[in-house]
Amino acid sequence: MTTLKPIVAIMALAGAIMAAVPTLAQAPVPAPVVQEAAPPAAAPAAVPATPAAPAFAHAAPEAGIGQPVPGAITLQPQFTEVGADARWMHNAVLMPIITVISLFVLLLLLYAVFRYRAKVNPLPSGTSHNTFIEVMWTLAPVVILVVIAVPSIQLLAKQYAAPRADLTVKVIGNQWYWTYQYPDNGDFEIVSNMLREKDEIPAGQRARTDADGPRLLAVDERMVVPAGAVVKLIVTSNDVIHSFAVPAFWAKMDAVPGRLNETWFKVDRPGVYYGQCSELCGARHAYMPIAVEVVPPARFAAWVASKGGTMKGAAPAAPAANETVPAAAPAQGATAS
Ligand SMILES: [Cu+2]
Repeated sequence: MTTLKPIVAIMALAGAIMAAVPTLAQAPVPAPVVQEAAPPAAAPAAVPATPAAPAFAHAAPEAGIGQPVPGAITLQPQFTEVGADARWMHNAVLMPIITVISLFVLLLLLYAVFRYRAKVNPLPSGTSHNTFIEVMWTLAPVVILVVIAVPSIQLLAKQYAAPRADLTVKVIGNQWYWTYQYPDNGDFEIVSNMLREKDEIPAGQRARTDADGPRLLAVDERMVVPAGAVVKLIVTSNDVIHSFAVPAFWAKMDAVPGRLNETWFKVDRPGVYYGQCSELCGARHAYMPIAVEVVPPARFAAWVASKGGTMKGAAPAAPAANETVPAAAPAQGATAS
């Protein structure tokens, strides 16, 4: 059946596309994954945070920005350069090619089924080879793959070529919440728990409001980062494998106990962007959302102060005199003031 060969070629092509699509998959490592049975009604590990001394007014989320839209099926709007490129790759390269190939193969199949049906072909054709068409159905997929490979590999390289970091945040996955450490800013740590609905918690506890974010995505303590800064994330875990993922940043990285994985993002637009743990990590895997608030640099300094941290370069009461002017301390980015 000559019509089978294009299908085989298409399947090979699909496999190659899957292999070509950039992925952040980790090499499998023997990790002590203990999917323990959750204690019933396990409360989030940390109690709702007490308000810090200098209050910091958080921004409210915007519909359709940094969060899913009901009924939508496509990628979220992207707010990093890598994300914008990847979205273009998906929408302008992969989807059109996949659609054309799928329709072409479907039409070929339907044509062959109808045209060569047994009823009107009592004597089957004896044709077995056609050199031209065999060369074509070998070469065409190769050309398509090469065309896809160029932007794909460029995108992959861009994803891994992290610029010099302006801010480092250590992201730690826990069953079932996230902690964020700011080693550049006095090494303070914040604990981020999902906010629950009013009717799900005892009266008096902090419940989610729309200013916090959508249900199942809002958290009590957001990761706050400055706009326009290259943020390096060092991602790890305290217990089982989690995955830190913020779709609007095109950022996803496995959080593996005993390993430090690294990814980065740079967002210029202030706003609130949500994500979720993206590695099945236990009973409350669905209830450890991620909220990242991108703020202007001055607001970031205010937030750091509200957490008891210090800004890098803010000279914490320098003991000695001025003669040891730091020999051009490398400008540590937009966050320093
Ligand atoms: Cu998790």
